[in-house]
Amino acid sequence: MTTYITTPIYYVNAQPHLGHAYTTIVADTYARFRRLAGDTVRFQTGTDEHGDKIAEAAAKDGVSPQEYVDRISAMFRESWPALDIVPDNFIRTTDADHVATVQKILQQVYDKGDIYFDKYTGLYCTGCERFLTEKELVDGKCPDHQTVPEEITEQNYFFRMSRYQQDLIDHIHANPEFITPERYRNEVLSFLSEPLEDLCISRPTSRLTWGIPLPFDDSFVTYVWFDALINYLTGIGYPDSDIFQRYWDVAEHVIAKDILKPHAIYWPTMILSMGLPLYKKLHVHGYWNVDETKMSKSIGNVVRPAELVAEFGVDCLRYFTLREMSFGLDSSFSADAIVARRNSDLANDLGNLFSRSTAMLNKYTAGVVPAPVATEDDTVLSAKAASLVETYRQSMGDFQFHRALASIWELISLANKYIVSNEPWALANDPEREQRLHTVLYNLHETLRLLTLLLQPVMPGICREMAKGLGIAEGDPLVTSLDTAAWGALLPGTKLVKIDALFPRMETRKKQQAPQQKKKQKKKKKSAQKTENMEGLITFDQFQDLELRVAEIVAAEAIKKSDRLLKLTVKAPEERTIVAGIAEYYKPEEIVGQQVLIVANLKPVKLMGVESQGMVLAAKVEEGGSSRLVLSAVSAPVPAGAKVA
Ligand code: ME8
Repeated sequence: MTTYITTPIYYVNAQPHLGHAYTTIVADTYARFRRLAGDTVRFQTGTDEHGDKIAEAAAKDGVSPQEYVDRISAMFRESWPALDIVPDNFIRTTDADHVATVQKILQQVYDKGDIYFDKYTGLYCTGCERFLTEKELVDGKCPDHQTVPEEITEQNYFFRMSRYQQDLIDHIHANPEFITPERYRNEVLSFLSEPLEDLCISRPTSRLTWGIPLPFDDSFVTYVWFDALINYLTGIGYPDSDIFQRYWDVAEHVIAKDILKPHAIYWPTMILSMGLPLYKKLHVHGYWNVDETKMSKSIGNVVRPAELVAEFGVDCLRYFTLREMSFGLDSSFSADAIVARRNSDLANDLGNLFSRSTAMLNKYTAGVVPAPVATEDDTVLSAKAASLVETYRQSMGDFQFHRALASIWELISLANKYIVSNEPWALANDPEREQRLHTVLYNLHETLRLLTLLLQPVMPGICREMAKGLGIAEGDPLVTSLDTAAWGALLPGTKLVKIDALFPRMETRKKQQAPQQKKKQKKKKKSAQKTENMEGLITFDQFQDLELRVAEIVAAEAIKKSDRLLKLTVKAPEERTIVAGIAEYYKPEEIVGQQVLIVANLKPVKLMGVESQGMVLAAKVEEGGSSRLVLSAVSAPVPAGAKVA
């Protein structure tokens, strides 16, 4: 199979921001996923360099348009490797072959009778580089740029878009996946339910010279959208190259909703006029917002990907954007949200699973993957992995990256539980259970191998590290081909390699420390690392994440229909509700007034319909085959809320 995936070509009137980065990360991830699935893939991005907007930006900068576009285009091109984005082709609309292709297509469409000359009066928005219809305006202004469009009358060339309206509608009906997600398909169909106006595709050189001259009238340059959309064809050598033959039928475009109309209406009608088959799919995503407003240069609220990479690392940025945004819907950006994902999903869940498992393999089997016992009836991880691979293929193929990642994290959390419930450290102390130990360790290693394989499109950098740590050579199909996704592909005998911690923990931004505190933290980290190799133990850092406090019980009552749970109201020092499983051992009235220890920073959970904001600590006393709980206490009264150190 072959895949051709494209991003929009970005305007060079601004430097790349998180919005551009997201679309390009999505396309890169999809390209890597299709390669993992065995496809031959071509991935293209680039820059859109003609038109009013660019000419204006260059003039403002006091340089020639060519000088200006060369500079900003290079910034885009150079920003991608830092995000582990590796396009096969970077196209510029000022490239000579693109100019020639646009002119060839214009002539072809003109000769066919699909371009005519006419007078036109309309409302023109410079920001959008197009005439807007009355309907599109909000309070008389362009909704995207908040500016009042200018009324312009011009003689211009028009493309007979209306001629292809019905063919396009029929195609959308016959191919439900042509535009996804469905909401955008519906939006386009609803737009097409009204008669289409023809598209003005020229600008008189009296007004604009920075564009591609019309081949049949050099007193006009080409409207920037008619020029830009053709990049998808130029980039594969239309019309003569084999690359074009191989890739055009499978073209998939990724865009955000801002440029839905040019891609879902102008472009397909242009293609139909050229007599080519339509592209295969249009994937449309929502906006990254900051404080409910679209991130954009004109609003001045942009987030720079390079800064995020410097602070959080490229893998974390890629993971965060793909995990956090449901493809198609808007998402809000905040630095705290990245820190939270990094600490919880990457450092805690994935990083710990990796370090605990590999530390045990190093300790118990000298870093060599042992053979599992074939008869062992232990399919917890293998069964989960099998269903995960199915969900993964489906979700990644459907651009549901957040879903694919959520299912991968289910396997990670299951594997972390598997360690706790199988207690490999106990198995290692019992020579009779060595075979069982080997099976457990094999299963953990195979889980890590699968995770490395599946996460590769999203976090290529960290996966290279993980593969190295697992003793798998770079480029080995075990981590680069979904053909090896079946459980058990890894052979025993592989020798592990020691690597550094994958995701060292970070402070949330709010709590960022002063330099001298950082020094202390470093010291702490060192001592924590010493204990890291003793599996089953937690690190000092992990312990520090727990917030323990003294709480005073101010009220207690039984919870209806539960003979185990009491609802406690405690002061710590603020008042909160905690549900405790102590009803079999304490009557509500006998504990009011007591001071107990609580875990104060647990995520709230609902138990029997009551939200519990923490957990009370108690000793579990095992006696004669049954157990009871005895509440924790302090040896002398202290102010409610005192921290437990
Ligand atoms: O429109 N959230 O270029 P452009 C998510 N040159 N994605 C965003 C975003 C945001 N806040 N802001 C920008 C153009 N993007 C034309 C395209 S294609 C033939 C010509 C991303 O520089 C998203 O992919 O304005 C959006 O569609 C694109 O940048 C617009 O880039």
